Order: sequence, then C-alpha cells, then structure tokens
Amino acid sequence: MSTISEIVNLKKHPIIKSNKYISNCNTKLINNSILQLDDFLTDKSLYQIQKEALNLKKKAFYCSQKHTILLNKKNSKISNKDPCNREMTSDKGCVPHDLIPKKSILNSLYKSKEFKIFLNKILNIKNIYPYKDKLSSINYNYYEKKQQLGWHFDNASFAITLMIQSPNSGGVFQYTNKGRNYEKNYLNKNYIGNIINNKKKPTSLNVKPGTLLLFYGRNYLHRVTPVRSKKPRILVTLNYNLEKGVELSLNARKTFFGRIK
Ligand SMILES: O=C(O)CCC(=O)C(=O)O
Ligand SMILES: [Fe+2]
Repeated sequence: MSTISEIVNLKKHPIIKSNKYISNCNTKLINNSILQLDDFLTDKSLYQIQKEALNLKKKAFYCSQKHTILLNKKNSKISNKDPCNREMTSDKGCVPHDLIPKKSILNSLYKSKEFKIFLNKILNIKNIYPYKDKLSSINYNYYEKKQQLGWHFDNASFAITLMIQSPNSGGVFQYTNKGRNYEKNYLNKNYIGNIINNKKKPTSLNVKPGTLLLFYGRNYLHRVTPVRSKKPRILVTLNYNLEKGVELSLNARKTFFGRIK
C-alpha cells in the first residue's frame, strides 16, 4: 500500500493538513460547480499509473452505444427536435476494477481515509462508499482515435476523474453548468438545445496528465469530443456512492464492461 504522501502532491495540494486549502476547494466547487486540481499526483505515482494503464489496455472492453442526454434510449414517438430525445454516440474502452492489481496506487488512493475525508469535506457530505459489485468502483477509460463521449448528464450526483494520458489532438472535456437542477426537477430544454446544436459555446477544459477533476455530473451537461490523434486519451474514474451497498445496474455493467461479474 502506498501512503497518501507518496501518491498525492501534498506540497501543491495539502489535502490532509491545511483547513484553508480545503475550504478554498469547497468554495471553488460551490462557485464554479467544478474543481480542477492540476498536478494532483506526484510525478512518481503518475508515472506508475501510466505504466499500469498501458499494460492493462489490452484487457479493455470496447463498447459503442447510442443514448440521449439523460442516458435513456431514444423514443421514436417523441420529436427529434426535443433536445432530450436526440441520439448521442459514446464509444470507449474500459478496464473494470477487478482487473486492476490489488496493489495498484489507484486502490491505495481510492481507499485512503485521508482522501475520503478530503472529499467529504469539500462535497459537504458525511460519508462515501465503494460500489458493492467488483467492477464499478475504479475504472480505466481508453478513448482511441475517433472515440468520444456524447453530451450527457450522469446518473451519479458527482464524478471524480484522474487524467492519465492526454491525446495529442481532440478528446477535450466540455461542459456547461447551467441547464439542469436535478434536485429541483428543473431542466432548461431551450438552453440545452442551444449547446448541443452548437449555438452556444460550452466551457472547454485543458486537462493534463495528473489532474484531478471533480464535478456535479448529474446537473452539468458534459461531453468528451472525438480524439483525433493516434495517441489515446486515458482517464481513470473514481466512483463512490452516498449510500452503502449500491451496485451499478446490470444493464450498465453489461454495456460498459461486457459482463456483470
Ligand atoms: O472522460 C471524461 O473526462 C468524462 C467521463 C464521463 O463523463 C463519464 O464517464 O460519465
Ligand atoms: Fe459523465
């Protein structure tokens, strides 16, 4: 097991020591709806994770799916003009948690008490829990040339990603923090329509390897534009739940991992 100081660049991101730093993160997250922590990983841990990612790539399950922005199937009875009934394409490769070595740095980070306390504090929540199934807690995602993630809102309330390898071209994370408030049952179809029809510009993030990104994916429309280089985009998702014992749906597991266990 690696320790938190071996994994996280604590000089730049004093997640265990500085209350001021933590409250800054919390304020940024509330104000901007997204928190971008560049150089979150130490050089050594980033290098080791990159090596692991490339080793595991051959085991990735590649899937392509069509979905709406709310991650439903398109309804043939509803007009195409409805932004919530537009068909998006997502395709990527995924290595599920059970194929990631037990002694991987990612497991140490994911299970780290210090990291979880930091997340609880910046998200203003009591506790977070891993998935009950063996596949969904930590995932490596590989976006090869032409692969992308279409516009969508997540089902989970928040998302945590770690960029491992950026492509030379394309594969840009774009988002908008307006348009939906799940808790208040609010959805602005006009605004969302403008974004997905390229009439309004989303925010594009320049995310480099070693960056941790935390965002409220259920309320923020986001996508990854198609990768244009031969060099794939590699990203890790650290997936937690607000309740104990949650499993990813059978359907989602079958789609993303090609199996349910
Ligand atoms: O690849 C990314 O940067 C975002 C991933 C994402 O939005 C998702 O997995 O739902
Ligand atoms: Fe997402």
